[in-house]
Amino acid sequence: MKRFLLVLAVLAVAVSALPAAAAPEMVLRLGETHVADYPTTKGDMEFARLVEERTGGRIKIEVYHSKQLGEEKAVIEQVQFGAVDFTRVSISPLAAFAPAFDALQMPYLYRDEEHMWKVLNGPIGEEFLNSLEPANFVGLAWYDSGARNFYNSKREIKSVADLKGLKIRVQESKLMMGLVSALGAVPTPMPFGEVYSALQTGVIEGAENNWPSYFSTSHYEVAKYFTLDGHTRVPEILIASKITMDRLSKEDQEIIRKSAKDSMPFQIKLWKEFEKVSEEKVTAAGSIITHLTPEAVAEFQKAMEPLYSELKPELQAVVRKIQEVK
Ligand code: BDP
Repeated sequence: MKRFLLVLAVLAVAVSALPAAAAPEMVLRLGETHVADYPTTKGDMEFARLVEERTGGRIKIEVYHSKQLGEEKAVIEQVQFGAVDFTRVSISPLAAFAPAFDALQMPYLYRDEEHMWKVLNGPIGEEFLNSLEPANFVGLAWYDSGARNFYNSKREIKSVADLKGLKIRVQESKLMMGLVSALGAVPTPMPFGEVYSALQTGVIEGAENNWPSYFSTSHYEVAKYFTLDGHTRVPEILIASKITMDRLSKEDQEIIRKSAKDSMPFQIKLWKEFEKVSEEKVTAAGSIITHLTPEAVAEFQKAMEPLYSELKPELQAVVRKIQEVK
């Protein structure tokens, strides 16, 4: 016993002699709706890692994934009044706080993925990131989210007519409600986390999303008809609370901005890989994947034209600028 106590005493002295690990001066919180191994969450974690490394451990960003801080819209509100420091969200719900963002997510707006990245990484994207300050946010970076497609539990969608009357969940976004109505379906706005059980119980018959979200939420288990109509590309955005940013020195603000941008290639690479994995997994699990004919795509595009003419003139001008990016 004596010997044991002696060992303990020696250990205690040894431990107290070790240099204490520097405690962070500031711990900040980031809200994320997706699970831990989803590409956007891993992008958030890379952002946090870079900030910690570049501030020598002074600033630590804790990533609360799996909507631990709440559903997307509620977290955006908390970021707006500074209760949460950062969040990564889809620009669809963000547009309720900054309506100009609708111009960036119009249906069939981008010719392809390359076009979208040219816009986001160019002056238009930069202007959008900087436009959020009046709403009390600071736009930091864009993440990939692929293209969104319809899926449902009832039938294969091969044409616009097949969507008629289907109850389709949409994000909490006016534009997305209009989009689904324009196709003759019935839009039902609902938080992301409620979609699985709503599909299962038949409250809704379908939803729309990219391959990774369709797979990672297990929606494919309860809605097996997936149509590759690619109606929108809705970028993901990393935002900070302006209240948090204003508390930081100019140097730390710069580290945060740069770390967010530097985490983009990492997220985009993981996204590409996970898109493929998701497609393979849902196909193997028995999802029925429908490819649209060029005529059917043209029909989808035609049905959505009114959304363009209903857009405010100043947003129509932004849309034209986006279309002109070559
Ligand atoms: C996913 C986005 C997520 C959205 C979700 C949704 O990554 O941020 O909230 O769609 O449909 O693709 O609500």
